[in-house]
Amino acid sequence: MHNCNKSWLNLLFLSMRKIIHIDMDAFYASVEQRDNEALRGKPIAVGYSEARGVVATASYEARKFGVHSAMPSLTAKNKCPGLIFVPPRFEVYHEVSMQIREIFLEYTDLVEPLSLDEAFLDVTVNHKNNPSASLIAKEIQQKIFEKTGLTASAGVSCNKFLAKIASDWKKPNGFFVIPPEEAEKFVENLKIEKFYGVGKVTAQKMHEHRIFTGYDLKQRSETELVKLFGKAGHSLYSNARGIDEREVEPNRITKSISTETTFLQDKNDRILLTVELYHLAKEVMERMQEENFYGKTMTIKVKYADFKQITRSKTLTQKVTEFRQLWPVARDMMKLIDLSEQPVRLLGFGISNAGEEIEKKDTQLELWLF
Ligand code: DCP
Ligand code: MG
Repeated sequence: MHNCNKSWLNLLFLSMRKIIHIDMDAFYASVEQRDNEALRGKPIAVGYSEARGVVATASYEARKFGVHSAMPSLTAKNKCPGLIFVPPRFEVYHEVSMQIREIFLEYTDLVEPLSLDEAFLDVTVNHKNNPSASLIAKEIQQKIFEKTGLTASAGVSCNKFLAKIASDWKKPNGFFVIPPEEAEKFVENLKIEKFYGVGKVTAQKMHEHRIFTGYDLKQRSETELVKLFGKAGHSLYSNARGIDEREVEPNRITKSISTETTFLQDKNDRILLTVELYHLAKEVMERMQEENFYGKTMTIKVKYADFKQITRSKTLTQKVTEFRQLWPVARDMMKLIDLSEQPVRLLGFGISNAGEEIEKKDTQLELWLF
């Protein structure tokens, strides 16, 4: 949607922001190699080697064999027979994540973590009054290495879309800047697989429409892109021009908390599945308490043996704050899951819909101020 709000002045302002994206290199694997000398220089995969196991991440030595995140462990073993599997130690990854976050916060409060190992920083204005985002990014990489013994890659540009591409450009231990004046040319040459939100399925569809690069994307109108790709069409249209207006959002509001498990063997016994659900619900409750997030809607997700997926949700009138409120409802929802046709491969549980009380309060406050 192009409208008069997007004046040239607005666009100029947006192109003057200084955004950094930091992403740790082969994160879980690097931590394991750091803490165990015997694993250094070796092809390792963090994850379990069992039948249904998947690789969380692989060391760079293993990636040479084609092993990567989310690959089934069996496939990984076939590709790289000498692959060493290491079980994950989430507490340690979490600890490192907190250490790097502390470093980011020395520079700006505008830090938006995307996962344990990556974050966006808006350093347009920063605590060090350092006008160079590149120097800040390099300093951060240096500090991360000193504090954790691990390397990170950094990308610098004027928006999130470009900064994230930049951090990936020279991995590992990479540093890359996309200056605003070079953005458009840079994006023209970019493969569409690198665009935000373009996974395998979308990429395939783009290829069918003869879109392979940023340049190809730029030839299409916004209306056409929306027709082809739905809502994502708007951001594809902007991104193809090197534009991304999204702000760096610190304390991004949690919208839902969920967890899921894939069974080693498919299950169709309702009692066993209810026991599994109990563990998932316990975990979700713990995380709700940790994050101080309480929602009204509970959702059960089931993936059957043939990969068909269904969800069942129930919304309560009040937020769930205790397990004894949650469990009877979740248990009853489980009774509604059809087990007559196929066994279950994956079970998930989540909670969402925290309501909008806080936002409403803010609006009232604004009225007062006027
Ligand atoms: N991760 C996971 N499952 C995935 C992808 C990632 O468990 N499908 C975990 C393990 C990774 C961590 O998240 O170490 C960070 O993900 P990245 O995509 O940043 O991957 P890496 O840091 O491992 O590698 P890279 O050097 O490419 O950033
Ligand atoms: Mg990473």
